[in-house]
Amino acid sequence: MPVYTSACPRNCYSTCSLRVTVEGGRITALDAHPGNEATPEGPCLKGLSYLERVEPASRILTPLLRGPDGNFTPLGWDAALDLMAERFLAVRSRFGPQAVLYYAGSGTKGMLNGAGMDFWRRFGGCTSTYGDLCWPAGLEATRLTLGDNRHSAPWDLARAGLIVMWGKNAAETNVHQMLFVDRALARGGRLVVIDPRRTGTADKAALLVQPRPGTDGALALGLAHVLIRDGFVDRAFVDAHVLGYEAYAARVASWTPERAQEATGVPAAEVEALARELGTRGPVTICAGFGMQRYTNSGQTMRAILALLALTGNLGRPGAGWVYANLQSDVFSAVKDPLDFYPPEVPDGVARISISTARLGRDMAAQTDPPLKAAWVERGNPLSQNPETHRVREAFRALDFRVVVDERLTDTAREADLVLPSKSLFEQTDVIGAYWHPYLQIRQKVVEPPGEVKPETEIYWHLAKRMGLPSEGLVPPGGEEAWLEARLSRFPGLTLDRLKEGPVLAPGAEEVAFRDLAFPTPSGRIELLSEEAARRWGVDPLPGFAPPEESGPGPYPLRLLTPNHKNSIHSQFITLDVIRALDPGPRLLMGPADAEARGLRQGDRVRVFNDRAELTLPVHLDLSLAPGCVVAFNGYGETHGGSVNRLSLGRETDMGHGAAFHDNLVDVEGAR
Ligand SMILES: Nc1nc2c(c(=O)[nH]1)N[C@H]1C(S)=C(S)[C@@H](COP(=O)(O)OP(=O)(O)OC[C@H]3O[C@@H](n4cnc5c(=O)[nH]c(N)nc54)[C@H](O)[C@@H]3O)O[C@H]1N2
Ligand SMILES: Nc1nc2c(c(=O)[nH]1)N[C@H]1C(S)=C(S)[C@@H](COP(=O)(O)OP(=O)(O)OC[C@H]3O[C@@H](n4cnc5c(=O)[nH]c(N)nc54)[C@H](O)[C@@H]3O)O[C@H]1N2
Ligand SMILES: [Mo]
Repeated sequence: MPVYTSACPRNCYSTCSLRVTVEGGRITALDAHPGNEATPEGPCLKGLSYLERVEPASRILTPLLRGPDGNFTPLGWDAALDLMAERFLAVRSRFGPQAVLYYAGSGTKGMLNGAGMDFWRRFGGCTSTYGDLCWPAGLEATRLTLGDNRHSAPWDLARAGLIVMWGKNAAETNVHQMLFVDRALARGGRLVVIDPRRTGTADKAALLVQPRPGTDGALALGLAHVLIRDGFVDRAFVDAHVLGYEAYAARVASWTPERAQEATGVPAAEVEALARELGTRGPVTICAGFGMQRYTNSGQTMRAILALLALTGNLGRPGAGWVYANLQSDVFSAVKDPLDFYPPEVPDGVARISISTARLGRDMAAQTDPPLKAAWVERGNPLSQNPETHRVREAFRALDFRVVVDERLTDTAREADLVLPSKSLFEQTDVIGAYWHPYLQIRQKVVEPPGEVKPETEIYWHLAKRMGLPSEGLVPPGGEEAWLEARLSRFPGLTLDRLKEGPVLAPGAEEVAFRDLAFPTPSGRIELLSEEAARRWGVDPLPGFAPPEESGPGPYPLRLLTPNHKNSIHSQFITLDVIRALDPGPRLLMGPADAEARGLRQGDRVRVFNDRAELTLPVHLDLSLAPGCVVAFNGYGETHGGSVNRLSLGRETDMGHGAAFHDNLVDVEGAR
């Protein structure tokens, strides 16, 4: 039986290496690949569910055209290509290329994803999006402070004396990281979790600190106050490697534990205790998740948390550091392309307008010169995953022509005029990086695409021909391996054949990040004081705290958190039978006091609402939730009763153009 090396290309920290068994043209088993020291335990439940996910019976296998009655009927590729060529060219000649929106989400990783923009450049340009739904506030805060987004290898965590999981639920979103947490605990290390919820990760912790959502910046300022007051600062490290210490010390002088308690709800004694842990149990690694950087104040919050490591000298040493995003293996990613983050400043030679991903619906509707007339969506499900889905829906409905490329009829695909079937990870070879471990990997073609399925690169190549656009430089059908080899050639020794044997450490990957203590910031030091932060984002040059924009008092007393969920990757996997059989389905987690105040009991159906929209869900009492806080996981869509993003507002974070999903107040009442 042939067994192939591959890797899971989902937008997930773990990016597991796989060994894929193929029998009779079908995938029959998925196992761990021993060449990846970060993912030795193999695929998670979602990974194993690929056996169902890639089966033809559960997918779209031909282009589908929506008829006047709203139903989809299969269409041949010739007719689909003719239709697209005619409609997109008509829009271009009347309104210009920017009347077409090109929207790409994070559905899959791969170098070949770049084919999309390569095509639209040849089209003469388009309207594209800037920013990102995921992590940019934290990326930008890290870049401003340390100069670069990289961190030590996953296994270095086993050497930590203290691990702080701060707004990260690794037990569900980065399951392989827990192996290294366990190793650290077995060696006598400690785990602290900082999260308004008691998560699966918190079950392993010696201490769970539960700040009011969106107030972590104040907690970090209070911790810095105690570290300085009690002499836990590593003066030699600070003098040599930190810019802005004196100014920051002055800033936190007023942030007593009592003031931090008032801002965060964390008892002053707990602030003191946590500061002592940070000061005495080193080496300290802070695994900062993405939870607390989904607020309007979150870039500043992340800078304040980073400052704790700078003050205590916990950077550049084994077992110490800031584990946020490790782009060492992300050598080909668009994330590294400043174009995607700051497009307004970086012209790329084609007519291009950029609108905000976080404000997608509003910005689409507001665009007038030229107005948007058509859209192409791939690897994304903005009608479920972007804030304010009702506005995104309205903006899509106002267009004349919409194409969505996806495996199945998602909330977004259901709004399309034409749905094109997309390939699975086993049907086209590509090369991927990761954002947690330092390996480059191949995602190999091991089976033929079923039905009429064509990879995106092939769709673009045919469409370019149909439209009379230059196809030179696009990936011709069957030409992806040659195209990939050409791009790998700048990394000596890195070939597809080598990757087919197993994962390869990225060139220059460091086991202990910043070991040389060279920080590529303007000053060459860790910047607590960042002039660039002030210049680029208009924030205070020092980390500080301002409450999230949606903070009481007002008509909506409850903060809605909508984190990621064990059983899905955003809107992916959650509709599969094997997952549904194990998943409790969408529900609203609520503390008993908040439920009782509203006369609600376990299992009651409730209306969750604000002035944007409403959602009906069953209530699940969660004894660990802080009062004033309710939780519903993102990823469920219309077939499950609607996305949580009906309730969120299209609003950017203070830096990085991220989406402030959790800056979201609601109320809850019994549903009639
Ligand atoms: N199973 C699974 N794994 C995934 C994903 C998935 O959808 N499902 N998605 C992948 C992707 S794209 C991402 S971005 C990552 C995200 O993975 P994580 O970094 O773990 O991010 P979130 O689930 O957004 O939030 C983590 C925690 O932050 C908490 N939180 C919310 N607000 C606050 C706050 O104000 N302060 C603090 N301290 N905590 C807060 C939430 O309660 C939650 O438990 O996971 C990746 N892995
Ligand atoms: N309220 C709230 N909303 C959130 C979040 C939150 O914490 N709270 N988290 C945000 C985060 S962190 C993220 S990363 C985003 C994710 O947002 P998206 O990237 O839009 O979401 P996904 O559901 O992961 O993937 C989108 C689609 O890609 C498709 N897809 C997968 N592989 C391929 C492929 O090879 N080709 C094509 N054409 N399509 C493919 C999938 O079938 C899926 O329908 O969601 C964000 N939304
Ligand atoms: Mo994400």
